[in-house]
Amino acid sequence: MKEKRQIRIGMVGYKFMGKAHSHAFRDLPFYFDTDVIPVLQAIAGRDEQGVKEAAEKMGWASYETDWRRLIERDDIDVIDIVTPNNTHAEIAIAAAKAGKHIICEKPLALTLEQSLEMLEAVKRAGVVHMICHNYRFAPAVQFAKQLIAQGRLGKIYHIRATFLQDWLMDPNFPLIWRLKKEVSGSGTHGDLGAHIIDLARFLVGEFREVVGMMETFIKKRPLGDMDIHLKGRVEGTAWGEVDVDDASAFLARFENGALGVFEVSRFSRGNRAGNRFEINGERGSIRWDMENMNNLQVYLEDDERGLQGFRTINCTEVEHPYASAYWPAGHIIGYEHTFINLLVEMMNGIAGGYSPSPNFEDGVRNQAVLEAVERSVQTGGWVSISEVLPSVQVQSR
Ligand code: SOE
Repeated sequence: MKEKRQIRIGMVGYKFMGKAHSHAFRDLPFYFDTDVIPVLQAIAGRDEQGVKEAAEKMGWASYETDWRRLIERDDIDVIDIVTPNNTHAEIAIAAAKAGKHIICEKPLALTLEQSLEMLEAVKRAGVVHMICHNYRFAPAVQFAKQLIAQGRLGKIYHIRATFLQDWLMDPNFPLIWRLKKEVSGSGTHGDLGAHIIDLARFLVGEFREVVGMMETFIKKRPLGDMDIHLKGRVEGTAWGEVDVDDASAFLARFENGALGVFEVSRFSRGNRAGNRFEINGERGSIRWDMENMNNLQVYLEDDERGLQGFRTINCTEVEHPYASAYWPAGHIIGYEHTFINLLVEMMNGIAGGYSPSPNFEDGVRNQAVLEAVERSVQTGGWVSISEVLPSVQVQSR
């Protein structure tokens, strides 16, 4: 049997997303027969004890305490960036210069300008690049895309999407990095908004203009840290300012004439991962909910009168994207498999010499929508995407 080319991964960071990516790299060759296979070569983190333990637990062959060292190593082909947002640009640009392929967590950067620099760097270096919008890779979401592309819903009129969580509602939840603008860029807006913007771009098309609002409900928090499960409570005496949003909502018009309503919040009691959307077209509608991620609700107007209604399709049949790699029909998969499916595309891209979507270009377009909403919040009016993203800089599809 021919030995497969090994793609040696170097991952920077090792917490929540590090766990998701490590697991996906490990399991990928178990489920998928890709032309090249990932090898967990090395991880980097500043705390030697922490990074050493993470390497052992998650199956990495070696570790470094400085990410620069990872980039210098000639036994690394891909740099995987799972660190806080303010480090993405520096690591990605250095990795591109060193000729490494790159996979980066979302949002791509702190600002649109920074994301454009990252895109420029990967294009100049000619490396393969992707951004980790994993929810696209739920089989039910991929199937929704197929139905829309086949015209089963007809012309698309509406998308309404939410990503609602509630882990930040305790006033004693600490001032973690996600609540500091200089580290995260924005709050819930960039963290969760980036996901539903990506789903909307994937399923409906490009945004034309937006108008939004944002709120920070709790403006001061105790200094401290949370755990990997987004849990933390500090009875601290030292407090700091929250300078990002707790919730953000916006309306949008799409290039194809569709209308969008979007809402993200970390203050939606009872919602743990309320990543949901509904899309309405002239001949049908679809609904998806991350917490029941294997199911797609589909309504088709062409159904016989009297039998019309939303049907629930459990997207685990061999006809559904990625599903045949896993289990017999009805044997559901989970959150972690969305990362495996995404990394399969990364491996295919490396084998074929192209950057699969979502790549840094998608990251830039996503960042442009995020930034347009922020600008709209400041000006109080509609902002068009072309105002924030000059068309010369990113090729349109
Ligand atoms: C926290 O809000 C978080 O972990 C996000 O950072 C992820 O991107 C999202 O997928 C789940 O929630």
